[in-house]
Amino acid sequence: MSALPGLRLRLRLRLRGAPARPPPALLLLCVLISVPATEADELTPVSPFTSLPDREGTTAKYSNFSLESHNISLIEHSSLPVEKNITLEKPSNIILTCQFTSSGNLNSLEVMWKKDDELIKENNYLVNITGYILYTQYTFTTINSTQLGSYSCSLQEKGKEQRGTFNFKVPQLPVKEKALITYVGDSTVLKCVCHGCSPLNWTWYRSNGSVEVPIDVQRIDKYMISGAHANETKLRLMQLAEEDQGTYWCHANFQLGESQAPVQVVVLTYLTPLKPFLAIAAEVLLLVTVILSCEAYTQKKQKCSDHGKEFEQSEQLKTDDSNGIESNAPRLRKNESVTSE
Ligand SMILES: *[C@@H]1O[C@H](CO)[C@@H](O)[C@H](O)[C@H]1NC(C)=O
Ligand SMILES: *[C@@H]1O[C@H](CO)[C@@H](O)[C@H](O)[C@H]1NC(C)=O
Ligand SMILES: *[C@@H]1O[C@H](CO)[C@@H](O)[C@H](O)[C@H]1NC(C)=O
Ligand SMILES: *[C@@H]1O[C@H](CO)[C@@H](O)[C@H](O)[C@H]1NC(C)=O
Ligand SMILES: *[C@@H]1O[C@H](CO)[C@@H](O)[C@H](O)[C@H]1NC(C)=O
Ligand SMILES: *[C@@H]1O[C@H](CO)[C@@H](O)[C@H](O)[C@H]1NC(C)=O
Ligand SMILES: *[C@@H]1O[C@H](CO)[C@@H](O)[C@H](O)[C@H]1NC(C)=O
Ligand SMILES: *[C@@H]1O[C@H](CO)[C@@H](O)[C@H](O)[C@H]1NC(C)=O
Ligand SMILES: CC(=O)N[C@H]1CO[C@H](CO)[C@@H](O)[C@@H]1O
Repeated sequence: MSALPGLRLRLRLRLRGAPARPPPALLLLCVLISVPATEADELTPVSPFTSLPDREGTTAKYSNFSLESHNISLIEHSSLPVEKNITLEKPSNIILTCQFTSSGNLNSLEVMWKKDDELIKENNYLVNITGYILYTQYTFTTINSTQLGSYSCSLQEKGKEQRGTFNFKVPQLPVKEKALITYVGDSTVLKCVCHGCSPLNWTWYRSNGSVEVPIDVQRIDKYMISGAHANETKLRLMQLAEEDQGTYWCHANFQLGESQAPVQVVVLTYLTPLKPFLAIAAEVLLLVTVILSCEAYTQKKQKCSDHGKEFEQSEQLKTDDSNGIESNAPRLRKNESVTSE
């Protein structure tokens, strides 16, 4: 530790060039602020914008939280917003750095940090200028969900702004697009997985209109919740009835908040005249495909009309075949692909 102040002083002198040695009081301040910062990155306040961070309290209290460091590089004359999405599940100490390279006068830039577009009032961020590069660094601690959100560094000069944004969120759960199709009387398993994260616990809900109602885990004849690892949860629905159809939600609870994903369940009765309907729909689709491919290959007229006959034949066969379309489809498709080549 004792070697660091010397190093800082040398850096200072090299950077600032001519100016006289700083008074001892300032040096002492440098040492004081730099102590918590050594964990992450050495930072010497050299610019006139530099303000002294009030960090002693927070860093000491949360010194056992993990430390995360993120940076964004901003480039002059680029108006594209630069953003980084960061997921966080546990309370942490965060160090954000924006680096801006410019050939202009960096000293005339106004540097600000914003949380969810509101100016961070305590001036507890650092700025340093090294050659053509300006660094600004903001350090904070996430304790609960209120500290998540977006943090931006904003560099302004004559109304022009360069901005880098760090978006903090708890890990999101992947959403399944397809509904789970089930039948009355069956049982089924709904599953949610959190990739690369381990929630504290999981809870299951069910939509009833616009509200989510917790799954009644007491109903052991109906529901069973399990999960082999912290990163997954399974909800078994037993003795499915038509009224079990709907949207179910798994919620992953993290120390810093929760995220959720819907799972759609469709419950069919065996009485549903679905199979014949599907068979008819598939036949129509096939017929259209055949017609289209015939039209597309008019030069192969001969083959096409042959194929048309074939199709009629298999159509004829199928009307006696109660098995329906499923067994016919692959055969027809095979022949079709042969014809088109
Ligand atoms: C300025 O800050 C950046 C980012 O923290 C750091 O890498 C660099 O060493 C600092 N420069 C000086 C002279 O302290
Ligand atoms: C940090 O320490 C406190 C008490 O000293 C403890 O409750 C907490 O779980 C610790 N956190 C971590 C991330 O180790
Ligand atoms: C920014 O972070 C990335 C990875 O986290 C690292 O590779 C890179 O060197 C960092 N850049 C600066 C200027 O600190
Ligand atoms: C960050 O997330 C938002 C929405 O969550 C997305 O629109 C954006 O493209 C993401 N940005 C990056 C850099 O991944
Ligand atoms: C979140 O943390 C802040 C302190 O950073 C505290 O004021 C607030 O009450 C906390 N909120 C909850 C819901 O715990
Ligand atoms: C879930 O955790 C287990 C054990 O920790 C691991 O083997 C598996 O790869 C994890 N799965 C995902 C999707 O993160
Ligand atoms: C799950 O974790 C959250 C957050 O710590 C807690 O509020 C909730 O009571 C827990 N639920 C269960 C069922 O353990
Ligand atoms: C859904 O809401 C209706 C009316 O709000 C209520 O009668 C019904 O019991 C609720 N169903 C469940 C499963 O909570
Ligand atoms: C299942 C079926 O209809 N297969 C026919 C596919 O087409 C060839 C010739 O084009 C016939 O020999 C197959 O019987």
